[in-house]
Amino acid sequence: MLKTNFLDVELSNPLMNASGVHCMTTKELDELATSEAGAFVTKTATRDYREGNPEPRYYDTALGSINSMGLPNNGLDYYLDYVIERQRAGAKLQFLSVTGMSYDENIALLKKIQESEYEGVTEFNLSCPNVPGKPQIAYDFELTDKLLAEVFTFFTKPIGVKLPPYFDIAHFDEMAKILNKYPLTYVNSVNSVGNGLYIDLDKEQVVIKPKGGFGGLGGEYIKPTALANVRAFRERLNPSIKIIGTGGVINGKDIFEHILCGADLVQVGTTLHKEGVSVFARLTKELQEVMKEKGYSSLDDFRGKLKVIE
Ligand code: RRO
Repeated sequence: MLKTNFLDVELSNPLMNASGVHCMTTKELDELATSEAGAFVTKTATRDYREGNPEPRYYDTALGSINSMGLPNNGLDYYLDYVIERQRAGAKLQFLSVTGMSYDENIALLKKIQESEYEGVTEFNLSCPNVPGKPQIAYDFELTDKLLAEVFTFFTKPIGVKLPPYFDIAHFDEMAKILNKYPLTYVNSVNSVGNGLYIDLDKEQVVIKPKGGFGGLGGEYIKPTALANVRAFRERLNPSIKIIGTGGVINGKDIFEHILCGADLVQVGTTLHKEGVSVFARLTKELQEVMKEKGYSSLDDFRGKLKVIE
């Protein structure tokens, strides 16, 4: 009932972790790989190991989460070795997330992946909101265009981009126009809603240490923004570019809504962090219940079919 195809690989269901959650170590990745999730993505890797920002740097709230992790990760080689080893053992569809700390590092990382034996998908993260002094690439349209133009002079493997949320129709138009110039496999919307501020009222204090308490929001807060971005890009991107919907998935209905807006796959961040990998069994069951109630037998029955009021 939930089966779906991505790059000609059949997945048991459309669910994945969102990069950053439960995917830092090989132990966590193994747990995702053996969970009910249809696929997984690694923590965004930089060239070198990074400690990340000082703790506390992630905080669960009643309606979601706020984080300023600061890109802690074990370095590209760690994750590339992991996915290559699994590929040799027969793994079919894997997602390797990367981002560079500079323009040249972005190019160098992708060249390394291109030259490796890795045949899976690369998720190019253009939207980390939490590195002090480093603006998000994807809020700079000219830079995004220039970077992608250079990437596609040498990169021939499947690659998608992880985008931040946009909040203006002109920005949806402008970014879609840029993305449509390139042979992208997919677009993933959205990363966390950058630089929110959550306050502990009793303490009259922020809840995370980096950046004076400012951090990326996830969870229930961001579902309408995530759905708007999925819908807006589905309406604007070439049909050959798939969409991964991320943001605000708490239950099966939320997944249904993402797919109704046009998502091919759906990622879970905050709720995975709160519940652990058993969340995928719960969510697949709930999505099937929603579909059954509505009389749908496959995801294609309703994918992208959101109705508007005429
Ligand atoms: O590590 C982080 O602080 C982080 C990253 Br790279 C990202 O893409 N999104 C996010 O919310 N946190």
